[in-house]
Amino acid sequence: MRTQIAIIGAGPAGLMLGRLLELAGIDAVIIEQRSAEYVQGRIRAGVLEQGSVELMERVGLADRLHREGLPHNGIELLFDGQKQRLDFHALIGRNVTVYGQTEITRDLMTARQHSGSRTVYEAQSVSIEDFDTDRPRVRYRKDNEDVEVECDFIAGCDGYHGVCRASVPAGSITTFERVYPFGWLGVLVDQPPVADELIYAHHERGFALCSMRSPTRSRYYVQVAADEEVRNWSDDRFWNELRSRLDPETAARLQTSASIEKSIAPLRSFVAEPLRFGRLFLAGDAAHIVPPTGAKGLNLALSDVEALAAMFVEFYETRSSTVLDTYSGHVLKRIWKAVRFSWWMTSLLHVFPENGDFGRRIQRAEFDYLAASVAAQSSLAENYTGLLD
Ligand code: RFL
Ligand code: PHB
Repeated sequence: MRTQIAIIGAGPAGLMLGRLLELAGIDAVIIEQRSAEYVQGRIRAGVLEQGSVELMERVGLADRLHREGLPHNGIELLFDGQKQRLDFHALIGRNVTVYGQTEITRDLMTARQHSGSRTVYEAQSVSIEDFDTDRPRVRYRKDNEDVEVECDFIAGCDGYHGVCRASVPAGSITTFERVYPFGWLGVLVDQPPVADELIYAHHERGFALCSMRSPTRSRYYVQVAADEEVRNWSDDRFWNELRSRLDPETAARLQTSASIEKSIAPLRSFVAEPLRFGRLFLAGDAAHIVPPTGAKGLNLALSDVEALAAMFVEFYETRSSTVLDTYSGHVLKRIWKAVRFSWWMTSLLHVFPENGDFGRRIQRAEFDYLAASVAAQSSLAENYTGLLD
């Protein structure tokens, strides 16, 4: 098989890159190890920056997003029982949209099916070769047949555990990492959200987040120890723990029933540098991980591939690789700003027992500053809704 760009991974990064290339008339094949149903069913992100909504508009896939997505003009912070609403719209004139990653994935997958662009699901033993030469190759096995794909470039959109970053020789890549000593236990439930906007809560028992997917489907999270296991958490235990971390009024409003999904996500910050290795480019979670506190992971994945697609287009127009040389430097600037913001939100809102009373006083001072300062609120609003550059 021959293509211009071989995209590894059909998450939001790979699917959006595929869409952007298709619209530019550049041939690409997406190679994904999981089934389409599995990819579609994964419950993950929920909040889109304004720039991500605009990108969906530019690729002609925003109709359902505008019909079903929930525009949010702010969020609520709850710190040891004290409430502080941040009105993004009033502060900086921007907002975010609640629209699940599952829905973005479905929109992109459906468009790809209709366009007839090639996607290989359930590809086994995917490997990438010769990306340091002019003739990179991808190999995989499907239906008991070995397949080789010749291409001009490989886009590594295969997530944190993928094969692309792992194929780079150790001496050519530097990684930066912070692993947090806790995770998020998340529950999805068919009940109306407890509030119109997201509530991020800091409580001495730990962080909690009240989020949503639609007017009838809610998503809730509580901070748990890093080694906690889902089987230790009955629905009742989860609801009691969540209520205990909210203010009494919100806790009394919470509507619960049997969960339809329950899982634990570890929290880490991670960045690889550089993100280009000859004819291999890393994008999305393959290149970086942020803790979910700032709601940045999906948005960063989309902004990486928006930049990468524009560079591929310029390459094929000019046949000069100069622009491709700028990929790492260009996207890493934005990535590090999102890594900083996500780390900061995580540091403000979680309980870090190892930081002791000094750490708690610093968190309290940070919250008091935020509650009193329009400048501090505007800074959070700018970062949360997505930096313009
Ligand atoms: P993905 O989505 O992990 O997709 C990678 C794809 O590559 C496939 N793959 C391979 N394919 C072929 N060969 C191999 N060897 C392969 N290895 C892997 C995988 O099967 C998969 O299909 O990465 P991508 O596209 O970079 O997208 C990143 C986002 O999924 C991620 O950053 C977000 O979900 C993070 N995130 C959030 N981001 C936000 O912007 N806003 C949020 O509100 C938000 N909330 C969250 C989140 C992530 C969470 N979890 C579960 C980690 C909440 C949670 C709980
Ligand atoms: C979610 O709804 O899954 C969600 C929302 C906001 C976050 C993280 C996750 O910061």
